[in-house]
This record gives sequence, structure tokens and C-alpha cells, in this order.
Amino acid sequence: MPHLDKNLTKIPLPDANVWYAASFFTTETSDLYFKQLMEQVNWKQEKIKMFGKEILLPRLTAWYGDKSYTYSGLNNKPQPWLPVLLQIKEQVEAATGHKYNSVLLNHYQTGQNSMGWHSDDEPELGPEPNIASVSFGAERRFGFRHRHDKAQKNLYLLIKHGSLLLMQGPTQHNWQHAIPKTAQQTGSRINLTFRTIVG
Ligand SMILES: O=C(O)CCC(=O)C(=O)O
Ligand SMILES: [Mn+2]
Repeated sequence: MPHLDKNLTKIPLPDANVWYAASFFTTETSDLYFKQLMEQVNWKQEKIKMFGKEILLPRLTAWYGDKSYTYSGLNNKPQPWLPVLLQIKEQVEAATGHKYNSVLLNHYQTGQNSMGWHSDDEPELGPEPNIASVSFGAERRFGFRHRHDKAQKNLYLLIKHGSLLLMQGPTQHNWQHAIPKTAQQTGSRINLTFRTIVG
């Protein structure tokens, strides 16, 4: 299978450009980042409006970076970069060959926390967004679902502690992704998606 960086392997998904490195960070480094992010990030459970009703997001979130960003109707005012986030960003930029100016963080506290099917296709991400996704903590299933071609089967990856997943090119146009709930006993998982807000 083709390789981008020494660790990144291409996922065979048609109409997409997705790369994955299961052990992007060592276990030791991943344990340290997990602890620092748990303690230092300003985690909040946000309320969003859905069908005219206020609901709580089923996970904790935080937004850091240089630009604000509208997502699920929330205008996310960025918080200034933390040193740990800049450290991770630099390594991700070197491996993926892209620069990022923001990061959205998600903290899934149990298997009941989740992320519904969506594409990261907001206009401020530009026509072909580069989304670099780093995960620490519990392993969770990450699903891909084709947006237009019913013949394409869903694909599920088990996302590892210290891994990197890169979605680029036409991926967001053609596929949605999600973190489904699980009935299994699952500890905390933290995910960081590095993005570039244009304009
Ligand atoms: O937690 C994940 O792996 C996915 C996060 C995600 O899709 C997002 O933040 O847009
Ligand atoms: Mn996403």
C-alpha cells in the first residue's frame, strides 16, 4: 500500500483520500499528551439548537487557534494555543505536508458519548479541506458512509491511542464520518481535528 510519511498508509476508500498511522506517537508520548489534554484543555458541554430545541452535545468540546469558526450553529471563539497543542500541531504538519490554523477538540467520556454522521464541509474550510485527526485514550470505531453512491459499503476503522488519520482531497464531498455510540465499557477518548480556516 502507498505511503505518504513513514507511518501513514492509504485507506482503500474510493472517491476519497484518507491516510492512517496507527502508532503516530509512541505509547509513552501518547499517555503524556492524554494526561496534559485532560488537565489543561478548557472542556465544555455545549448546547446547540436542533429543530428549534436546545440540546446538549453528547461529548465535551473545545476550540483553539487563530480564527473563529461556526459549527453546529455555534460561533466558536478561539482560545489561544496551549504549548501541548502547538507541539502536536508541528508534528502533524511535518507528517501531512499541510499547515493548520485551528483545532477542534472532542472528549468522549463514555461509550454513550458520540458524534453523528457529518462531513467537515463548512465553507470556511475551503473546497477540499485537509483534516488531520489525532486520537488519545480509549479505542473507538470511526465510520465512513458514502454520501451519493448507495452501492458503497460503510467502512469502520478502530482508532488507536496515539494514531493519526488524515482526510484530504474529495473525501468530505463524497463521504460522511461518525463516532457511533457503543454499549461496551469504554473509558475516555480525546480527539483533535486540525483544520485550516480560510479567509
Ligand atoms: O472523534 C473523532 O474521531 C471525529 C471527530 C470529528 O469528526 C470532528 O471533530 O469533526
Ligand atoms: Mn468531522
